[in-house]
Amino acid sequence: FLTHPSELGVVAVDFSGGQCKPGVDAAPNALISAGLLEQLRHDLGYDLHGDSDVHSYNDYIPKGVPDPDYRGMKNPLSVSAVTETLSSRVYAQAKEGRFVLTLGGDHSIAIGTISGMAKAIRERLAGKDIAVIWVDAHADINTPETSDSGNIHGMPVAFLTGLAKTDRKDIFGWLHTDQLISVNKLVYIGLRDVDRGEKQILRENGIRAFSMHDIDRHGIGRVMEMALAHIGSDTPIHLSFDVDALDPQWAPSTGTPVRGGLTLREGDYIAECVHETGQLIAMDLVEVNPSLEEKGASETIRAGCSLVRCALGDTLL
Ligand code: Z70
Ligand code: MN
Ligand code: MN
Ligand code: MN
Repeated sequence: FLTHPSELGVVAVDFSGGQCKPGVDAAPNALISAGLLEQLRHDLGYDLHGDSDVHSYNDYIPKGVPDPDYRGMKNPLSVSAVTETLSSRVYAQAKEGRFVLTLGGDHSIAIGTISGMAKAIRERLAGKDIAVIWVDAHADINTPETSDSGNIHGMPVAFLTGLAKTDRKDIFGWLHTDQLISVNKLVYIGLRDVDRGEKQILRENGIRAFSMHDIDRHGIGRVMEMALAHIGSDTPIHLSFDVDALDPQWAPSTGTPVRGGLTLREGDYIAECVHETGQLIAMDLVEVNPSLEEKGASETIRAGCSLVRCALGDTLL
């Protein structure tokens, strides 16, 4: 599905407005400083395009206007403006036929990355839909009405599937149908902290989800077989990886750690399996927050680098 499989469009998004804890905006710089892009270039042979350092997405936040809560959403104008710009930047990289790697930032940025990929692939491949593998402790599928927190990083999947609707152009009204994904082409892995309203949404829409319980029962090998079988072999895949899917033992520096998560090896295995399909077209790595649990920050950053390398084809042999 990629016309230039060894070319990478790198998008570094220093944005934290989808949730309340500062610091997640520093992750792209921390990942790049740890040598991630150099590893991709030197060890894996990628040709890098896009952001080699962090382009400030905060420049796109509307200045001098208040950003009051809307339908309970916090920072709605800011998150909408930043993700709209991000969407067009991801779209531009994907239109070139490159793999798009996005370093977040909180998970609200997936509204930009996935919408940009969905549109670019539809245009490049005669209307083809993309699939999304969402690896996370959380389902991030609250609508503004079901959310208790009002944090938009808990809502991206609802906007991307069209389950959350809006009548405000400046609050996600820029999302058009050619930028949305189907609930049938969405698969979750790693869930263990899902809100009541979200469980109802998952059930009512028949969304495929592999929780930690399923991973305990079947093992990660069988879960990946089932997840990829659900997507099918003729569909481009966008991998959206929230580092909090990993157990806090491996990734303590994140805004909402939840115990009982994936081991680092299970996380790497997910990324390796998706790479092996040859269908992977984009990856997001989000929710690394180096300012939380600072003793564990370098470990969390190393885990994030490992996940990205695995998705991009780092093999031991
Ligand atoms: C909760 C909410 C969430 C990440 C927390 C939590 C969502 N369901 N996502 N941390 N990464 O606020 O909607
Ligand atoms: Mn090139
Ligand atoms: Mn998330
Ligand atoms: Mn999460």
